[in-house]
Amino acid sequence: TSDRTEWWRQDRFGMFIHFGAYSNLEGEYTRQDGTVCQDAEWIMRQCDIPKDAYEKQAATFDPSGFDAKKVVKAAKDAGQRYIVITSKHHDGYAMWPTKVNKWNLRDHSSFDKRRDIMRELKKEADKAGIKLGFYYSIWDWHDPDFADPATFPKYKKRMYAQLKELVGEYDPALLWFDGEWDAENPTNRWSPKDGAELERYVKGLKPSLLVNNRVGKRRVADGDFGTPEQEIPGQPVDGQPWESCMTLNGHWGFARYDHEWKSAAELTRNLLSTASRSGNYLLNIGPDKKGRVPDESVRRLRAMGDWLRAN
Ligand code: FUL
Repeated sequence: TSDRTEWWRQDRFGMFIHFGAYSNLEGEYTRQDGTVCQDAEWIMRQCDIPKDAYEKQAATFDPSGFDAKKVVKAAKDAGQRYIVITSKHHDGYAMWPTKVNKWNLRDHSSFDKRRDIMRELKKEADKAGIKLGFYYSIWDWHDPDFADPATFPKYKKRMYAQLKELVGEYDPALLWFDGEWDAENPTNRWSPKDGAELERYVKGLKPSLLVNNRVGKRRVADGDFGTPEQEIPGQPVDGQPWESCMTLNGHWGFARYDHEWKSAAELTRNLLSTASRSGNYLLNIGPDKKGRVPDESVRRLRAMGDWLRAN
C-alpha cells in the first residue's frame, strides 16, 4: 500500500451522499397514463422519462433545506471522517454552478442562485476536519455527444473541463469515478487507456488526489483503491486498498417508498468486518427533494457513533 492513501486508510469510515436532480422526484414518477414508476437515482432510465419531462421536473428542484452544517454534524456524530458527494450522477446534472453547460443546480432549478451547496459543504467539512471528495459519473445520459462515438471526444473535453473546475474550485481530497462501464455499449466506449489518461490528468491537477478504480476498468492498476458495492469481500483483499460502499436502506438516492432500513447493529457489524479485513466503509445517505437528510438515517448514524465511542 502506497503512502498517498494513508490518511484515507486511517480514516476507515466515510459518508457517501447521493443527491441530484433525481432526488426531486423522491423515487416516484407518474407517467402520462397515470401509472406510477418507482426508482431512485436511476429513475430517468428505469422509468423511461423523456428528456424534456426530466428537464421540466429538474427546473422545479429547490433543495432550500440543504444544511451543510447538519450533514457534517451527522457524519461527525457517526464517526465518519470523510465525505463523498455526487457532483454529477448518470443523469449528467451538475450539483455545482459549472460553466461548462447549463444543466446544473444554478442554471436549471428553482434554487437560490446565490447558493452553492458544494462550497457550503466544503466550508463546513474543513471546519470539522473532515475531508471532502466528489463522485463523478463518466457515463452521461444527458449530454448529446456522449452516445455517439464520433462526437464522444467533444463530450470528453467537457468532462475534463468540469473536473478541472471541481478540483480548482473546491480542492477535493478524492475523486470517486463511476459509470466507466456503459450498459449501452459493452463494446467499450471507455477503454483502459481512457482511464489511465483521465487518472493522469486529474492527478496532474492535484498530485495528492485519491482516485478510485472505476476511473479505469477496475483492475488493481486502476486508481488507488477498489470499490466493492453493497458487499464486504469474504477474504482480506491483497494488492490494492479497498472501500466497500453501502446503502442504509435499499437505495442510494432518496426513495420515499423505501422503509427497509438496516439496523444500527447490522451497520456497526458491517463497519467492523470491513475494518477487520483492512477495508474502508462508505455508508450512504440520500437527502430528500428539499435536501434534508432523512431522520431514519441520522438516527442510525448517531447510534453507530455512540457504539464506537463506548467501545
Ligand atoms: C453504481 C451506480 O450505478 C449507482 O447508481 C450508485 O451510484 C453506485 C454507488 O454505483 O455504479
